[in-house]
Amino acid sequence: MKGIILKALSSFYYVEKDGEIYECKARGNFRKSGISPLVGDIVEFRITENGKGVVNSILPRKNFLVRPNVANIDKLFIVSSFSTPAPNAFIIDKITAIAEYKAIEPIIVFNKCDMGDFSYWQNIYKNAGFKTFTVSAETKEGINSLLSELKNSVSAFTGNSGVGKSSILNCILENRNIATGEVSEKLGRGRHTTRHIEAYRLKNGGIVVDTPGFSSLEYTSRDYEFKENLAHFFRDFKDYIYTCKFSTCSHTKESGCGVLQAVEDGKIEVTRHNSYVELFSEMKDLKPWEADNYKKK
Ligand SMILES: Nc1nc2c(ncn2[C@@H]2O[C@H](COP(=O)(O)OP(=O)(O)OP(=O)(O)O)[C@@H](O)[C@H]2O)c(=O)[nH]1
Ligand SMILES: [Mg+2]
Ligand SMILES: [Zn+2]
Repeated sequence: MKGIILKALSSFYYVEKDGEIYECKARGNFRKSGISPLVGDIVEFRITENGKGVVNSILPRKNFLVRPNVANIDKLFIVSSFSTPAPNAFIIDKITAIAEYKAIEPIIVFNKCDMGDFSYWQNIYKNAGFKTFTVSAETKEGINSLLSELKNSVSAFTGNSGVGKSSILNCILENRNIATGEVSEKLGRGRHTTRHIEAYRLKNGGIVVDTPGFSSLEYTSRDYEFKENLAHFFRDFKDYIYTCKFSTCSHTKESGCGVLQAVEDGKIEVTRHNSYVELFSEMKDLKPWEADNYKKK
């Protein structure tokens, strides 16, 4: 039988088929193969005597992400909030670039708009060519248009702990009450309330995955192909990367760089370019043999 993994918890996978959920274990030899089932995976499974199941194999994936660790995603909603924690351009830009690399559409969400004005942030990401949503899980402002964006696709929510991912989902899902947690004013961030990855089906045909919030520091990428083609994953750079004087231009400081010129002319947002430079320098010493995906090649 084929089903989709909606939830992964401890070493159990909750596989849905025809509206029924089966608690499954993975077949013994999965660990050896080096890949483990993820939420979003379509799997082949069989039911054992007690109504539980065993996952036998994973069908080929369209894509997968390491953080959040999900498979077969169409859209990645990158959620920030007005304060505690406030938006962080570097984190947003890094995640958008990783999503672009994986051919997943990044969508920028600003939550807690009841607390203040997001127009500064919204302008940056609109100008850079992204879909953005400004919402409040508290007042429900903007929630309906966010809901239409989730229609008929598989989406995941990601973002720092405390930005309100689970709260937004609670606005959208009827009859579900996902645990949410107070943010710590002292630490200026959330308390890692969501601890597991779980997908929810929406009435409009969408599937949306809630994920545990990360703390900014753990979000690193050690993927060589990503590193080598970094500028291609900044969609707002694409009209300029072939106008540079040198074909080896890194678009960080060279003279005759079309990207730097576009920043100067106000065609590329300064914060976007700053993030690019920071990401470039974070990864510049990564050698192919040190990369996470080296062994698979
Ligand atoms: N004022 C305001 N507070 C909100 C809003 N959305 C969420 N919150 C509050 O923010 C806190 C964190 O919300 P959560 O939904 O738990 O955040 P999360 O992103 O799921 O956090 P993790 O599960 O830790 O990753 C809670 O106290 C919510 O009540 C909003 O739109 N406005
Ligand atoms: Mg949560
Ligand atoms: Zn350049």
